[in-house]
Amino acid sequence: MSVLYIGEPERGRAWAEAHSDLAPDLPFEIWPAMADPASVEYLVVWKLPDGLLARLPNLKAVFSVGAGVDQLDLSALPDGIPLIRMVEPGIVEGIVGYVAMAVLALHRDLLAYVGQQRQQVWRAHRIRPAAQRRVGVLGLGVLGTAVLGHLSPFGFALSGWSRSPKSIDGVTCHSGDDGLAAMLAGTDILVCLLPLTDSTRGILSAALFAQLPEGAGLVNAGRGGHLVADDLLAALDSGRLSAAVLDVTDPEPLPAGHPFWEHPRILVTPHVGAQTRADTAAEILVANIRRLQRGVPLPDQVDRDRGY
Ligand code: NDP
Ligand code: OXD
Repeated sequence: MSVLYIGEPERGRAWAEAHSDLAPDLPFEIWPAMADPASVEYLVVWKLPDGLLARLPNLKAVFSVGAGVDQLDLSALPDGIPLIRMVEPGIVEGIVGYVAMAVLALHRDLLAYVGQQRQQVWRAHRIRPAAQRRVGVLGLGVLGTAVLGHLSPFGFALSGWSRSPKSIDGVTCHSGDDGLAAMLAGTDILVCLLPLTDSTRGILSAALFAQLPEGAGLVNAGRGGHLVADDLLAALDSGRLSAAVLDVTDPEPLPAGHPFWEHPRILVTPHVGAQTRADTAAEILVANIRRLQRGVPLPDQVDRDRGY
């Protein structure tokens, strides 16, 4: 019985170290090392190498290294093998900090000041009170809800959108298509924290931007596939959007020469909103493996039909 980790090797070594303290009985290997494919019961993976699953006859569960699972082909996973995504405090802390930084940067015109500094221009923009800035979050899951909780002390008017109806203190919650239109009409800074699925791919498009107030800002910390790049560029050119902070792009890395690199009103970061923390993730992995071994239901299991 063993765990096979497939991801960035350096991070794998940090997982292995934390794992060996917690579960010395359960060998932890880092791909491409694999002493005996028949002994691999648990896969911890970012992307799956082609043909690997067919070589693992005793696989019991697949764990995503990250919170998202869109990087995996869900239809290729054998029926009856649970897929569990990673929900751990390091990811939550990372995204909360990143989105707070991005929302405040847009709220306080940081991109405009960076441009002005390059040109040695000393010019103040009017400070808008936070209570007059409406922040809307697409996705009210683990991350969207945590972000809203941490934005609350700044005094923004907060709203959020999810598939099923929700109720969160201090947040106007919307759901469904009508709910999306209602939220967008009253959103000055839109944050995307949706999973990438067939229903959310390309959601950040001209049709959506047209429903935002003129000059709204955008933060995409979900996935690059949520955004239609040309529609963003057109919306920035026309003034429909004022600025965008993008942690994720399609493809990643962003290719040399892509218009996002040089755009004065786009801030790009290289998918660093959050990084799974090896020590806390290893604890959660081991706890979940123990649950599986006892036959206890698992939290954060992915519903393959929904895609998240
Ligand atoms: P959750 O599964 O906890 O939450 C997803 C939310 O999105 C839920 O509220 C869900 O609605 C909503 N949703 C899904 N599909 C739709 C839809 N079609 N229409 C409306 N709402 C929808 O995910 P997390 O909060 O943990 O993570 C969200 C995403 O953040 C990840 O999938 C990943 O892509 C991204 N991420 C990015 C990171 C980065 O470094 N930039 C790091 C970690 C994650 P409902 O509640 O009704 O199910
Ligand atoms: C994740 C990510 O999904 O890092 O965890 O994007």
